[in-house]
Amino acid sequence: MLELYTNPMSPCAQKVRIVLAEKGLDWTKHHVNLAQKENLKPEYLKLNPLGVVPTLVHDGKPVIESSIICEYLDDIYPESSLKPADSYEVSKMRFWMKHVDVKLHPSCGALQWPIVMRPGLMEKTAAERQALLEQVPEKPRRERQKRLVKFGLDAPDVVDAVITYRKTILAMEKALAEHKWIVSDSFSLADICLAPYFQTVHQFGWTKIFDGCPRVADWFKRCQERESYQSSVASDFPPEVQADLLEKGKPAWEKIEVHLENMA
Ligand SMILES: N[C@@H](CCC(=O)N[C@@H](CS)C(=O)NCC(=O)O)C(=O)O
Repeated sequence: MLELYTNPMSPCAQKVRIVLAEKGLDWTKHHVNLAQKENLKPEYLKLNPLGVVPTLVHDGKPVIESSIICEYLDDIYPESSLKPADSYEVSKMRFWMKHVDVKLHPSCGALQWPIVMRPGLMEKTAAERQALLEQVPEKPRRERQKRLVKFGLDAPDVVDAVITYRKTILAMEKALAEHKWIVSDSFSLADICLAPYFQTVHQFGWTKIFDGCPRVADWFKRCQERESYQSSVASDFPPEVQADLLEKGKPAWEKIEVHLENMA
């Protein structure tokens, strides 16, 4: 029995949903409302002490951290393996997964949070907002969220996030000159862990960030075309949701473009 605590907008939950779909596994969905901070409720913290989605519960046992969940699923359901057979390629796969967790994920948060999470928090009183943010269990995440609430897209985290995205795209372009997918000619967990972070780029209409990197643009298109992506990510973005996100992404792009120009 597989249960997933998830949210449609969460890239790290999207990673796990793609793995579940690639493997054709049945699972039960538990929606966690991040805007209402359901992730910080005591009953959820018992499952995931870090207070984040996703959490997989397998036969009653919680598994946390999206990359660990992806590998766990690949280990317990080894049919249609998403890991290369070659150990060197596995090391490259894990490098990309680590890069996503350590660098791309916080960067995505810095760009997405001011647009998606901040408006709901700004409707609360300053005291309510403060009380909620103080509950975020890990200090770096708590402090980052405070900065993003205070300064929105003018937070210092945003410049670093744009630079990280662009450098990641340039490194991916190089890797894709060597093989069809990120670590080899086979689709792997590295592709799955990266793809949702470009859903964010796509949904806000920031695709000019791919300029000069046609292989990355093509790689993302191929990820999107997969049945697993359609059923577990694209289906959560019907036309009215997509149109709303595109509109919200426009003013942000003006700021992102300036940071990209300063980088060049
Ligand atoms: N390293 C964690 C990161 C999880 C994470 O940051 N999840 C976000 C959604 S993508 C979340 O639940 N944020 C809620 C919050 O920070 O309040 C993982 O990969 O599972």
